[in-house]
Amino acid sequence: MSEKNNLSPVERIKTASEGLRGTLKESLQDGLTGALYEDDQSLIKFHGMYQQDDRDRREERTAKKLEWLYSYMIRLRLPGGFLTPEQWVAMHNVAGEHSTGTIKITTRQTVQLHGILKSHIKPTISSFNTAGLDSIAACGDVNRNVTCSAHPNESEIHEEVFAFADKISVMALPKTRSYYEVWLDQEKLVEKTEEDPLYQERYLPRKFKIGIAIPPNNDVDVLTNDVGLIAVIENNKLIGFNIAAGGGLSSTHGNPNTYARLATVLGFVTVEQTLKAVYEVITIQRDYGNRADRKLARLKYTIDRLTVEGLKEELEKRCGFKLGEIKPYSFTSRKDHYGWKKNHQGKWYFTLFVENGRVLDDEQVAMKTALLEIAKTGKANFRFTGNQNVIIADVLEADKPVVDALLQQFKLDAHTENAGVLRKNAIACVAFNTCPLALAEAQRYLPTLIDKIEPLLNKHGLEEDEIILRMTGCPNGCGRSSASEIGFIGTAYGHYNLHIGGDREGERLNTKFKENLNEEQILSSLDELFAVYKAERNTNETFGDFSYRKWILN
Ligand code: SRM
Ligand code: SF4
Repeated sequence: MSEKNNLSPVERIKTASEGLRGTLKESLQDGLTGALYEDDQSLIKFHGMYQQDDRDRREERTAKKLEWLYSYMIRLRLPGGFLTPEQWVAMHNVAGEHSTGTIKITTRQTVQLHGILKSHIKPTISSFNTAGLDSIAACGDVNRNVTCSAHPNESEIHEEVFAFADKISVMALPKTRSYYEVWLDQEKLVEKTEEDPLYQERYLPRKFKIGIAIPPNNDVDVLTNDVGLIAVIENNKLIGFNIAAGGGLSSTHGNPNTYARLATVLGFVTVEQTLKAVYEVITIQRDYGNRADRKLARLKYTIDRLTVEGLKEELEKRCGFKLGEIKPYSFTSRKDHYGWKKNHQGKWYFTLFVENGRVLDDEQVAMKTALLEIAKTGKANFRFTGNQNVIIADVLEADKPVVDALLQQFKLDAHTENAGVLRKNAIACVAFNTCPLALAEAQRYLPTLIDKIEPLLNKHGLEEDEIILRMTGCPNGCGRSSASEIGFIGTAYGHYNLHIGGDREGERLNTKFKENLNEEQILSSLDELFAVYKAERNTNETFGDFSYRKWILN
C-alpha cells in the first residue's frame, strides 16, 4: 500500500486537531481519570508535555484495581539553555509546588519537571508564563529545543552564535496560539485555524532537532542532530556555518531497517543564508519524510531515499543559492570545563557537575538549595550544557566572592572537584521510573555502576583517562549512548548491550561489541578491555580510537 493510503495514526490526529487544540480543554476537565483522552496524549507533546505513569507503582496499582498513577512531565523550551536568576527562582518554586521537586537538566540543554498531576498542569504553565518561560514545541513533530555550545569562553563571539539558537527556535515555532488558549485561558483570536506556512496542517513527519557547535568543542554533539551547524569564525568574526544534515541516534532492537547515523556535512552557508537554509531543510523533511512508518520517519531515512546529493540539490533549489565549499574545522573535545573560568569580557563562570542532570538536595550535597541561594543574589545567570550540567554564568569580578562563598558554603566546589573523571564525563538518560519506553535503568543505576568501574580504572592506572561513557535504558539514545567511547544500551531489566569504538570528539559512532550483559559481565568485560588498552595503546591514543582499531576494525 502506498504511504499516502497508509498514514500513521498520529498523522490523522495532527490534521484533525485544529491547530493542536484537539479536545484538550475537555480532557483536562474530566475529573474521573488522571489521564487525557487518547488523541490528546499525542497533542500535548507539541505543547511540551508527556503523559506518564509511575512505573515503580504499576503492579501495586493494578493489584488494587486502580488506574495507573498518571502524571505529566513538562519540558521547557530554552534555546541554548539560558535562564536569568529570576527565572531560576521561579522554576525552583514551580518544581516544589507542582512536581516531584527534582529539576532535571536534559541532554538538550533544557529542564524537565516530572510528576505533575493533571490538575496542576495549568498552574505550572501559568507560573512559567509569568516568568517569561514556555514549553511550546519542546516535544512533538516539530523543531525541538535548539542547542548551542554552552561555554562562554568557546569564542569571543559566543553570544552572537548563541543568539542564532534563539532565532532558529523562533523561526521554527508553530504559528498556532492553541498553547495560550488551552493552558493560559487566553481568548481565541481568530475563528479559523491559523495558517502555518512551515508546518501546514500535518506538521513534520517526526521530531526535528537542530544544534550549533563552536569548534573546537563539540559539547552539543552537533552531528547527532537532524541539522547541525558548525560555526565558522575568521579573524574573530562569525562568517557563517558548515551545515550538516541527517543525524539521529535511535534504533529499535531487532529492526535492521533502523540505525544510528551522524549528520553529513553538506557545505558552507554565510550568516545571511543560514536561516533560509535551515528553514528549507525543514520543508524538505516536511514534504519528503515518511508519514506511514514513524520508525523510519526522521530526516536520516529521508536522506536514504533522496541521497545526500539529492538532498543538497533540492536544498539549493529551494534556497535559490548554492552551498559553499565546506570550511575546514576540527573538534578536539566534547567535555565540560569544570570550575571557575573567565570569559573574554572578564566575566566569571563556574561549571558545576550535576550527576545525570538531577538537581536535588540529597545526603551528599544540597545542590538545589545552593543554586536557589545563588539565584537569589541576582548576581549570576544560568546556562545548561548538553552534558546535563549547569554553568553559573556572567558573574562580575566584584560579585565573584559572594557566589564563591555560597559554592563553598554548600560544598558545591568540592562536589565538582572531587568527582572522578569518568563520572564527570558520563551521561545517563532518565529511564525508570517515568519513561514509558525504558527497558532498563539508566540515571538511577549509572552512579552505582561507576562506583564499581572506578576501582577497575584505578587498577589499570587509567583513572585520569577522559573516557566518555554513556548509558540509556533503551536504544532510543536519549543519553546519546551510540556517540560514546563506552556505551550501554538497555535490553531488559538489569541487562545492557556494550558498545565500544566511538571517538572522543563525536565524529564516529560506536559499534555493538557484546550483547545483553548483566553487571558482573559488564565489569569483567571492562576489566579485560582496560587491561589490553593499557598494555597496547599508542601514545595519546584514546580508549575509543584504540577499541575501534583493535576490536571493531579487526
Ligand atoms: Fe529522548 C523519547 C527523554 C534527548 C531520542 N525521550 C523520549 C521520552 C519522551 C519517552 C517517550 O517518548 O515517552 C523520554 C522521557 C523520559 C522522562 O521520563 O523524562 C525522553 N530525551 C529524553 C531526555 C530528557 C533524556 C535526558 O535524560 O536528558 C532528553 C530531553 C532532550 C530535550 O530537552 O529535548 C532526550 N532523545 C534525546 C536525544 C539526545 C539529543 O537529542 O541530543 C535523543 C537521540 C537523538 C535523536 O533524536 O536521534 C533522543 N527520545 C528519543 C527517541 C528516538 C527518536 C527516533 O528517532 O526514533 C524517543 C522515542 C520516540 O520519539 O519515539 C525519545
Ligand atoms: Fe527512555 Fe529510552 Fe530515552 Fe532512556 S533512551 S529516556 S529509556 S526513551
